[in-house]
Amino acid sequence: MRSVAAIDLGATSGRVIVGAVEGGELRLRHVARFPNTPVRLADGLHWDVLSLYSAAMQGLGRASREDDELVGAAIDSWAVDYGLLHGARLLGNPFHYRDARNEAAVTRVHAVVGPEELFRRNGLQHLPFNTVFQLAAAAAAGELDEAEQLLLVPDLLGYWATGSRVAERTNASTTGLLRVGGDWDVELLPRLALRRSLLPPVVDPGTDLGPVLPEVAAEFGIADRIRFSTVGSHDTASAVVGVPMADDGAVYISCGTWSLVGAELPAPVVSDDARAAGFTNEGGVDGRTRFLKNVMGLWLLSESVRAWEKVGEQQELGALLKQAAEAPADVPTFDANDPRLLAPGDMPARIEALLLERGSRVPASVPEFVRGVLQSLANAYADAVREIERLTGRTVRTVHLVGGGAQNALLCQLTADTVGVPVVAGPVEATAIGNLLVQARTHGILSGDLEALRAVTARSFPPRTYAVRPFARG
Ligand code: LFR
Repeated sequence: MRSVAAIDLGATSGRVIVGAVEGGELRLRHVARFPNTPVRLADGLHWDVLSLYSAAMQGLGRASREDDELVGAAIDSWAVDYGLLHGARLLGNPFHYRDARNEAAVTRVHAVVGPEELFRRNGLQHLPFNTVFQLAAAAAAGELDEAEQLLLVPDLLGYWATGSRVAERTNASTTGLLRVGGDWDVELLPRLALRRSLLPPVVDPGTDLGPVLPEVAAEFGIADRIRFSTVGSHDTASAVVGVPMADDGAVYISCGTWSLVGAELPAPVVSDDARAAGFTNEGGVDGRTRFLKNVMGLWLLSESVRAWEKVGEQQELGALLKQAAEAPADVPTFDANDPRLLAPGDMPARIEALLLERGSRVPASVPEFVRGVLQSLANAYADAVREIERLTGRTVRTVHLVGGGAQNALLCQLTADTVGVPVVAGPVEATAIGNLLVQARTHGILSGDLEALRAVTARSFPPRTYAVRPFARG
C-alpha cells in the first residue's frame, strides 16, 4: 500500500507524519517530532531554518527506511516568512514574523499604496507582518540589494530538497503581493521598488517538484524514489482541507498558535465591510477562498507559560486547564485581538494591563487567569462568527474546531456556549491530514474534490461534539 509523508512545520514544533489509505480510511504514523525554537540575535528575532530543514529531512529519511512503499513528501508551514537567495546561497537567517521591525515599514508601504487600495488588490486582513511589509523593512536595511530570489519557508525547504524553485499559491496569497485570485501583482511591485525576478513562478497545490536530489538522499538516508510535490503549503490551507465540514452552515476554527476563524467560499469577498471587519481572502486548495480572520490563539497561553517559567514557576498546561475548568465562570476578559499582544514578551503583565485599562479586576489566581484567556478567545471567536454571517449571508449551525486546540476541552466547551452552536472538535492533526490527502490525490492514491477528501477525514477521525450547555451563555 503506497504511502506519503507530511512535513508539517508549526511555530513551536515540526513533525513528520506518514499517511496511508486502508479500506477508505486514512491511517497516520507519527515518525518524528522536533522543536522549533526561534533565536533572538542583535538584529532581531529569527527562525533557525537550517535546524528545521535538517530535522525534517532526518525524519523523512527514517520514514522512508521504515516503509518501502513511501512514495512522496510535501512541506507545509506557517505563512508570510521567507528566505533570500543569491545563487544557491541563503542570505541570512529568515526573520520571524513577530519581530518588531515591521511596524515602521507599514507606514512606508501605506504611503505608496493605502490600506483600501491594498485590500482591493490583495484581499488580505491588515497584519503588520504580511510579507509586503517585511520586505519594506528588509529593503530599508539593505537586505534586498544582493538578493536574487525570495522563497517562502516551505518553498525554501522544497528547493533544498529537490532543486525546484516555485511559489506555492496558497502561501503566496499571504504575501500581499499576489492579486486576489490571480498572479503576482506586476503593477504593484515596481511601485514598491521590488524586482519581478525576486519572485518565482506561482504553482498550484498538487504540482510535482521532482525527486529528492541524490546528494540530499545520501546525506539524510532518504530513499531516492521519494518525489516531492506541493500541497496547500500554507499550514492553514492544509488545515482547512482537513476540516470534515460538509455544508454551508459550517465554519472552522484552526486553533494552534493562531486561531483562524473562517468559512470556505467559492470566491473572494473584497467589500469595504469585509476590510473594516478585518477579514482576509487567502487562497485555498482547488481555487477555493479561505475567508477568515486571524484571532490571537493559544499563543496567549504558551507565551504566558514561558513568562511564568522565566521566573521559576513551572506550570504544566494540562494541570492548569483542569484547574481552570473549576474556576468561577465570571472571569474578567479582555480583547484577545489587541495588537499589543502580538510580540513576544511578558504576556501576563500585558494582559493585566489590558484588564486594568478597561476597569476590570485582575484575576486572583493562575487558573482564573487561564480561564479568562480562554473565555476571551471564545468571545473573539463568537464575534468573528457573527461577522462571517453578516458578511456572507450564511447561517452558521456548526463550528469545526481543529488543530491542537481541539484537545482543550474547556476551550471547546466555552466556544460552544459563547458562539451558541455545537462545536465539533477534531482532528487535532488537521494540517498534516490536509497535506496527506492532497498528496494522496496527486499520487493517484485518492481521487475527487475536497468534499470527497473531507469524507475520508470524517470516516477516519471521529470528532467529539460539544453541545451548547443550557443557561451557560452570559
Ligand atoms: C498559522 C499561520 C497563520 C498565519 C500565521 C503567520 O500557523 O500560518 O495562518 O497568519 O501563522 O504566518
